[in-house]
Amino acid sequence: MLTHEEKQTFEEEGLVVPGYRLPDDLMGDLRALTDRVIAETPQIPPDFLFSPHLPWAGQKDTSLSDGFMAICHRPEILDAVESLIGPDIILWASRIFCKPARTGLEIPWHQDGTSGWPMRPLASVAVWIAVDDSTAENGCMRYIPGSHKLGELPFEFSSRTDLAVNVEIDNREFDASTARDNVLESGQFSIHHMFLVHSSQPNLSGKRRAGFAMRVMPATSHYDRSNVVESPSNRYDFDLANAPLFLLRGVDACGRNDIVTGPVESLDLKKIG
Ligand SMILES: O=C(O)CCC(=O)C(=O)O
Repeated sequence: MLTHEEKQTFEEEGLVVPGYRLPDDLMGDLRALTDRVIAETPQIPPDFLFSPHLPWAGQKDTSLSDGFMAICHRPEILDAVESLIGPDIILWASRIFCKPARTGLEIPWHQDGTSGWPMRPLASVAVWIAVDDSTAENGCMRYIPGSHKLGELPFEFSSRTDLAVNVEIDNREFDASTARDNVLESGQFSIHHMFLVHSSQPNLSGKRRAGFAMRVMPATSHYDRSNVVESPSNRYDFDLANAPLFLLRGVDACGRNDIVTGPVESLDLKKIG
């Protein structure tokens, strides 16, 4: 569980890095899974590996997705999440944010919760786990402390093909001079609010920068598929409408979420949520 001070940091700044570090066994598993998904999915650039906890079409077996799902169930992570969003926790998406050495793409200033996310009340946090050391040199996440309090800001879809996220906020909407680097050592993780303004630079260094992000929502919200607003594709689709929902902890408190109870079917790339 997070300390009182850590919870306060999240409330005031929109991002917290818990003092707790993930254990070596978990990090060993996560590193091996990350290397495997990159190696076994050459058709998708490492910057765009959406929801590796789902079995994609073409995977030789489900040991990869099962492995990522096991990480998502780890109590060390869920305890921290519970401190912020309560005991009923749904996993609805995940992503490997891998910036390969020298070629890793930029992520523009954006808020996560502005791209047609369907849950009502709108509520979600991201757990960003550093698979590799993440530094200013290799393109660590940057954020504007307190910017989550600005609420939903106007944004545009970018048509640039050199970005790993295609939603962009005009930097007149916030004070970019207050940006802070989210420097993490492998095994550390941060949790950020869905309205936190954040970005990251291209990786021009010789060191890879990979992170695994879990998107989790409180089960008090309803993942209402009729609310999905499809965004223009930035080459690799993120299918919000068909994202399977997994209850990681607690109960479906709102009672209307279609929680997965059996095996998930293999998904086509265009259906990856
Ligand atoms: O990996 C990054 O640099 C940014 C991550 C991000 O945009 C997110 O977790 O929503």
